[in-house]
Amino acid sequence: MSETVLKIDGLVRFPASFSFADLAALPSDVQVRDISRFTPKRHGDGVLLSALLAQVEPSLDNYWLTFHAALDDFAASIPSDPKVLETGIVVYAHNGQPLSTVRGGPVRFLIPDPAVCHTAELDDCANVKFLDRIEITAERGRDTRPEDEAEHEELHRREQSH
Ligand SMILES: Nc1nc2c(c(=O)[nH]1)N[C@H]1C(S)=C(S)[C@@H](COP(=O)(O)O)O[C@H]1N2
Ligand SMILES: [Mo]
Repeated sequence: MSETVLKIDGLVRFPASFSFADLAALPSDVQVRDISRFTPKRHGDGVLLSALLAQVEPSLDNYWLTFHAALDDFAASIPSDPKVLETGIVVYAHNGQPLSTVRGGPVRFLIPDPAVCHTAELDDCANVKFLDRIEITAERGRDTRPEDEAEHEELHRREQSH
């Protein structure tokens, strides 16, 4: 289980690749058990985004985080505001196994208390599933999130037909 599930790169001092085992080996004070405590319909365990960022060390104070999902070519770019840095969770496991694709795995991002979709930069649509790369940039990065309710409904229709 040493294959990379998540890469963090861009404007960081120490670009890093994490396997399931790397994430599972992080100290217990940065592990977040049972995300259904925050969002009853979602399940799994994660690590604090802040713990991963502390390892890679972004080289600027204020930056953008772009969450990329190659699997379905989805991306969301959000600013490094305190809510993201303090509450963001990288979910990677369920019952001690890698998170399944059905649950948005092998890695998904989760903001426990987001705004509703396309109402803010930090919305539920930013809870990127199939996350494989976090890119740190000075300006806003790629963002394929829906911009209005019609696009949003279309996205959810496509998701259901997977
Ligand atoms: N890779 C990827 N992540 C995604 C999406 C997507 O289509 N692809 N949809 C987003 C939207 S619009 C929402 S509301 C949530 C839905 O998450 P859920 O399936 O856990 O309810 O995932 C977000 N993350
Ligand atoms: Mo959404």
